[in-house]
Order: sequence, then C-alpha cells, then structure tokens
Amino acid sequence: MQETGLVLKGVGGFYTILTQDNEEVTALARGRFRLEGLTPVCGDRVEFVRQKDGHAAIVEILERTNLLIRPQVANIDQLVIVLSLSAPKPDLLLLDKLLLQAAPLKIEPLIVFNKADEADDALLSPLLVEYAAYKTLTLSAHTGQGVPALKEALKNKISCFAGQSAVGKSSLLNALLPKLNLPVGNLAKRALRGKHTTRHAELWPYQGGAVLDTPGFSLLELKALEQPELDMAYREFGDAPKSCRFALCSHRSEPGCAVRSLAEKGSFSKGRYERYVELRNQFETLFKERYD
Ligand SMILES: Nc1nc2c(ncn2[C@@H]2O[C@H](COP(=O)(O)OP(=O)(O)OP(=O)(O)O)[C@@H](O)[C@H]2O)c(=O)[nH]1
Ligand SMILES: [Mg+2]
Ligand SMILES: [Zn+2]
Repeated sequence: MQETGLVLKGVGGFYTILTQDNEEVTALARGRFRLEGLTPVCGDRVEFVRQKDGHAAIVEILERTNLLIRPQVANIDQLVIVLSLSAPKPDLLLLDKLLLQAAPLKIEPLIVFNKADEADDALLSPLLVEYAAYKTLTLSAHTGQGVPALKEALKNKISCFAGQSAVGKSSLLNALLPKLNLPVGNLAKRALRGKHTTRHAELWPYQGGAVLDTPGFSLLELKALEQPELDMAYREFGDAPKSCRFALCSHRSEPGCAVRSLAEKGSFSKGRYERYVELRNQFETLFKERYD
C-alpha cells in the first residue's frame, strides 16, 4: 500500500519520513530516481511503500512548490528572517535581499526582531514603521516574551529560519523545542569546526508543520531577477511601477518614475528605497555577467 509522507532528512541515501500518523520511518530511494537524476531532499512530499524488512522505499516525489539550493530543501512555506535588536546590529540590506529572494519563490516572509530584552526603543520603532508592509514579531528567546506569537505563526507550515550569524535563530528554536538542544553562541561554531561536521539540512516536526535551522546567512544566493519580479517583491511599490513613464523602469534615475516619487513623498521609507537602488545595481552586475 502506498502512503504519503514528508522527508525530514536524508543522510547517506537513507531518508527519514514523517508519515501521516506522525510516525518516523526510514526509507531508501528507489534506483529509478538515480537513473532519472532525481534525489529526494528534505521538505519533499513523497509516496512510499513499507517493506517486510521494516524499511520503506520512496517510489514517487510529489511536485515541489519551490526548491532552495543552499541548504537543499523543498516546499518551504515561510521564511522566518531573524534580526537582533542589540548585537549584532540589524543588517537591513541582508533583510531586504532575503525578502526579495523569497517573493518569486512564493515563500511568505516573517520578520522576527529578537533580543527584545536588550532592545533600544530608538532602534525598534523606526524598523516597525519601515517594515509595516510585512508581518513582524518582536520577541526574546531569553525571556520568552513574544515567543507564543511565533509558535502560533509556525502552525501547519514548513518554516525556514534565516539571518546573519548570532541573531539567535538556534536559541529561538531551542525555546520552541527544548529537546532540540541546538548549540548556540560561539560554542556552536567551535563545535562545528572541531568535529568537521557536515551540516545536513534537517526538518523538525512542529505544530502540524516543521521548522529548519540554517547557520549564518548561507541561505539563498543572490539570483538575478528580472524587473517585474523585483517590482512584485517590493510590497511598498504597489501599482506605482505601472505608472512609470518607461516600461521596465528601474526606478533609479529615469524621468517620470512613479516609484521614486513615492519615495520622495515619504510614502515608504527612504532607507528601503536606497537599499532597493543598491540591490538593483547588484542585479545589473549579475545580468551583465550572465549575458556577456
Ligand atoms: N540578550 C539576548 N541574547 C540572546 C537572545 N537570543 C539569543 N541570544 C544570544 O545570542 C548569541 C547567538 O545565539 P544563537 O542562537 O547561537 O544565534 P544563531 O542565529 O543561531 O547564530 P548562527 O548559528 O551562528 O547563525 C548567544 O550568545 C545567545 O545566548 C535573546 O533573546 N536575548
Ligand atoms: Mg545557529
Ligand atoms: Zn520607475
């Protein structure tokens, strides 16, 4: 009998699958996949059959909604972008870059401001205004303040935690799932280097969905996006790009640019606009490399 399950991890050709009864079974991928150049990755929804030896065999990989390359993981619903309100200072260019990469992959972003216990209100208030178009949570992994709201936001979704190093991604996951006992702080890095551990992407079942930790900000390499994808990723732009004088306006120095005039009027933050220009310039370099 064929069953459907979720791949939690894959190590050395063995996959751990979460069944619909929340049971974990170990499975091998059938040889056919290798022939077709297909490999199950964590996050995959698969069809499998149980075998007499207690193992199972993956017979089908269901269609993916998206696929991240680093870490290799499929079907991410939500990107939890963690920032710190004390040290390290928020890297807003990285935040904007992650928001930008998530949009065309149809991944819902959730911005999490951690270390609220050490927060300076002068830092937080403008951030909340600047990112008002997005869902944000302010919380502290240390005091537990705001953590129930995060728990609620993770229900029934596959969520990937991302953000610069030391913002508290692993600490938050430990606060949600104490049994994970992930290494945090400098120790985390020393332990990794010492043991030459290869980091395998691994999903942990949580609240009817699953969560995934990523180290540092290795997630999502900058991929060249076309102007319409950029326009759609910036919620603040709204319909303005349609009113720009030029089709495919880059919103930098073209005359009659409706986006720039919104930014000048203060309809959205100056910082967001300036970082948009910086990322747009980076894309231009990427396009050149691609087509030269
Ligand atoms: N004050 C305060 N410190 C925190 C909080 N959350 C985490 N920290 C500290 O921040 C440091 C980094 O935490 P980690 O959870 O390892 O950060 P990370 O984002 O997983 O870092 P990488 O794995 O390197 O990407 C540790 O020293 C934590 O104790 C918090 O809510 N408040
Ligand atoms: Mg970590
Ligand atoms: Zn424009």
